[in-house]
Amino acid sequence: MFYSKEEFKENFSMRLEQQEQPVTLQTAYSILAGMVREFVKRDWNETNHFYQNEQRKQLYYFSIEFLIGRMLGQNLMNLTIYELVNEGLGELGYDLAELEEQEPEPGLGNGGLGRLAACFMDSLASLQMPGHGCGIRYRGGLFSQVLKDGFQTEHPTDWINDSAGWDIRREDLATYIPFFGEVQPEHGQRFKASLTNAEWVKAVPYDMPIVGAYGKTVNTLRLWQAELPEQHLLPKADVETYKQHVVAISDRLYPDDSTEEGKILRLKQQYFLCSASLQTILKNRDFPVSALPKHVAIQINDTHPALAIPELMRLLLDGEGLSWEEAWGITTHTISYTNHTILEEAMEKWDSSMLEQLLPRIYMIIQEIDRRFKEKCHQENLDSEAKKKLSIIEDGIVKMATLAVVGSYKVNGVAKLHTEILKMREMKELNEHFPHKFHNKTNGITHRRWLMKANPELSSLITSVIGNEWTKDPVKLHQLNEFVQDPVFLGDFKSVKQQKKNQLTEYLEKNQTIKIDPESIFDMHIKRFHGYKRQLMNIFHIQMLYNRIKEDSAYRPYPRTFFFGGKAAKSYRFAKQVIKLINTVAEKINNDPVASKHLHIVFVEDYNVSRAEKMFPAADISEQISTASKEASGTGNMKFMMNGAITLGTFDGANIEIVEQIGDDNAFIFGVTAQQVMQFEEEKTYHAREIIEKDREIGQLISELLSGKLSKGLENIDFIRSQIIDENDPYFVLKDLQHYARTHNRVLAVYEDTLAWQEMSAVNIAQSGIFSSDRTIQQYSDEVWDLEKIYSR
Ligand code: 7GP
Repeated sequence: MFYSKEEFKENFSMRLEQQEQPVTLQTAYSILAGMVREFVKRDWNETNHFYQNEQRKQLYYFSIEFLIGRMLGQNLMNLTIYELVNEGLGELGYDLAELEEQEPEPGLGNGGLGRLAACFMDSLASLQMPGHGCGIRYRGGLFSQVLKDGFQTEHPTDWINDSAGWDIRREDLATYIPFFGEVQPEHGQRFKASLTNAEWVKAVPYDMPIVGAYGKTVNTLRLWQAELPEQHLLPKADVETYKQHVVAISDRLYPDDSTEEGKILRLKQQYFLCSASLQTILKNRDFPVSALPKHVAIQINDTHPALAIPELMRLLLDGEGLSWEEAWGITTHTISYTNHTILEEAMEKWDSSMLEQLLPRIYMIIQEIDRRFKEKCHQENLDSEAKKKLSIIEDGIVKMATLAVVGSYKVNGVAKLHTEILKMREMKELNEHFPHKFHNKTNGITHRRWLMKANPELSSLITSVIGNEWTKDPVKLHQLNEFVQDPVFLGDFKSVKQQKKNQLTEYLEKNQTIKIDPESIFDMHIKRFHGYKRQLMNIFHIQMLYNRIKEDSAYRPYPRTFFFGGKAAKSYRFAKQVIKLINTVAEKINNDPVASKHLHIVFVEDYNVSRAEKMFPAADISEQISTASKEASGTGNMKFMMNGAITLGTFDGANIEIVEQIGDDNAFIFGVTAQQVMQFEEEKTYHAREIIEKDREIGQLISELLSGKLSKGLENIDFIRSQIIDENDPYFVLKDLQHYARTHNRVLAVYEDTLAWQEMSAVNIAQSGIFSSDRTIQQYSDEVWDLEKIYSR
C-alpha cells in the first residue's frame, strides 16, 4: 500500500530493482498494475464481507459481452491516486500515459451492448450499489481489424495470453455444466427429473475488481472459463476431441454461426454462462430459496442469457425439489430483461431440435413454459397472427425474445422511441398481455471514463468555472448554462478542443502515418458497420461534394476531415464492401490536389475503446445518421455530446432525447421520421429508382457507382448495388441523401460563426449530465432492482 507520492516511489523503485531482466515499458506497466491490484484488495474484501454480513440484495448483470477497455488508468482515477502516481512516475523518469498504452486491450465485446454493460459496472460501483457482472472469459475477444488494400481483414486477438492480469482465478468456486444426456423423469415427483449420460464441462470463475469512484466499493466482474472436468467426469474415449469442444466454449466471442457447428457453440456459450452463474448464486446463499427475489436480482442483457429462465427453473425443480408454481413464481420475480434491438436478424431464434439435443432438460422446461403460456392467452377470439406472437415455440423454432418476456418481471427498451416501438409494434401483443411489464430505461455512459478520464483538459476547465460537484452528480453540469455566452469560457473551450484535436492528430500520425489538418472540422462517424447506421450515405455525400468541387470552380468549402472507424462482422459482406468503398473514395480524394484541400477522409483502423477515448474529445461533429426507427438508442451520441461535439443526425434512438435536452437549435436534425419509415415499410410506397431517375446529382452518383468508377479495385460491389437497386434501398439512403447534404451546408454556415458554434457546444455539455449511466442505474435500481446503497461505510 502507498498513501503518499514518496511511498509510491519507494515501493515502485523497490520492485524495479527486484527485476532480473532489463526493465521494459511492459514490465514497468506490469509492476504498476500489480501495485494497483494490491491497493484494491483490502476494499474488495471489505465490500464482499459487508455484502455478506448485511445481507444486502445483490444484482447480477448477465451479459455475453463486457467491453471494458483498459483498466489501469480508470482504476487509478477512481481510486483518486492518478495524480499522485503520475507525478511519482514522472520523477522516476516514466510517463504514466505511456505505461497505460502497454495494457492489452480487452476486446470482450462487439459494440453498444457490451460497452453499456461496462459503463453499468462502473456506475454501480461508483454509486456504491451491490451489482456484479457475469460473463465469459474469452481467450480472444473481437478480432483486430487490419486494412489491406482498403479491405477489412480480421485477425484473432489473444487477450488472456498477454493479459494484464487484473483477474483472480477462483478454483474454490468452480462448478460443472451438463450438456447433452438423457432426461429421466422422476414419476410422481411433480415436474422433477434428472439427467444421465451428460457431457460435463468445468466452469472456473475469474474475478475482476470493479473499483467505484473514490475507492471503497469494489464490486466483481466474474468471467467464466471452460475447462476439462476431473477424470471421473470425462468420457471413456477420445478425450482429445472432447477437450477441443470444451476449450472452444470460452475461446472466442461470437464464433461464426453460419454453420451448424458454430450455432451449437454459441448456444453452449450461452448456457455455460447462465448455468455457471446461477449455480454459484444458489450454492452460496444463506437464505431460503423461496426468498431469492428478495435477495437477488438478475438482469439479462438482451436474449443471449435468456436461458437463465429455464435454467433457474431446472435448478429449482430438480435441485431444490420445488413445485412448478413455486419455481415459476421465484423465477419470474428474479429475472428481468433488456431488449437492445428490433432488427429481425438480431432476434435470436434456435431450432427446437438443436436445443433439444444439446440441452434436453432445458428444452423440456421451455416446452412446458410455452404450453402453460399458450393455455392462458390463446383464447378463441385471437387471430392466428396474434397467436404466433404469443408463442415461444412456433414451427420448430424457439423465439428467445418471447421466452425472455414471458419469464421476466420487467422488460425494458433502451430509449423512449425504442420502447414505444417495442410496445406498439414489435411486442404489441405481449405488451397487451402483460400491461405493466414494459418500461423504458434510456441508456447512459459513464462520465468518469468518457469525460473525466478521456478529456481531463475539459474536465478541469469545467471544474474551474462551476466547481467539482458535477463529478459526483453530473446533472450539475447544467450550471455551465450560465457560461454558455461567456466569451472567456468559450475561448477556453475552443483551446481545449484544439488541444484534443492536436493530440489525436499526433496519435494518428504516429500510429497510422496519416497526415491530418488539425484546423479542419473533425466530422466523425464511429460505430460498428451496419446498413442501418448508413456509413454508405456518408460516403455517398462525400463523393457528391467531390463532384461539386470538380464541376464548380467557385465551390471551395471550409476544410473538413471525415473520420470513419468501426468493424464489420466477419460474414457481413455488404458492410465490408462499404468499408472498401470508403477507402477507395478516400484514396482518390486524399490524392486529388484540389479536392484534398477541402475534403479529407481518415479511416481509423481497428477502432476500439482506447481509440474511442482519443476520438470523442476531438470531434466537432457527431454523425448519428441511422435510418429512423432502427437504432435502439446509441451511446456514442452521448459520448460526443458530453465532449461538446454537435449532433448531425436523424430523429432516432436517444438522439430524440438529446434534442429534448438542448432544443432544436443546438443540433442538426434531418431525414424521414420513424413514423414515415414504418409507413413506407408497411405500404411499400418508397421507390429508390424514382429518385435515381429524377435527381440529377444522385443519378450521376449511382451511375458512377454502377460503372465501377467509384470502386477501383473493388470489382465486386454487387452487394451495394443489389441493396440499392434490387432491394429498393431498405435503409432509405437515397431518400435522405439530399436532406443530409443540405444539413451539412447548414453545419458549415454555423461553424464559420465561431462564437455561435462554441455556444452550441457548451449547451451540449451543460445538458449532457442526464446521459450519465449513473442516472440510468439509479432508475433501474429504483424501479427494477431495488438495491440499497452502502451509505453507512
Ligand atoms: C446496441 C444498439 O444497436 C444500440 O442502439 C444501443 O445503444 C446499444 O445496444 C446499447 O443498448 N445493440 C447491440 O450492441 C447489439 O449487439 C444485438 O444488439 C443484440
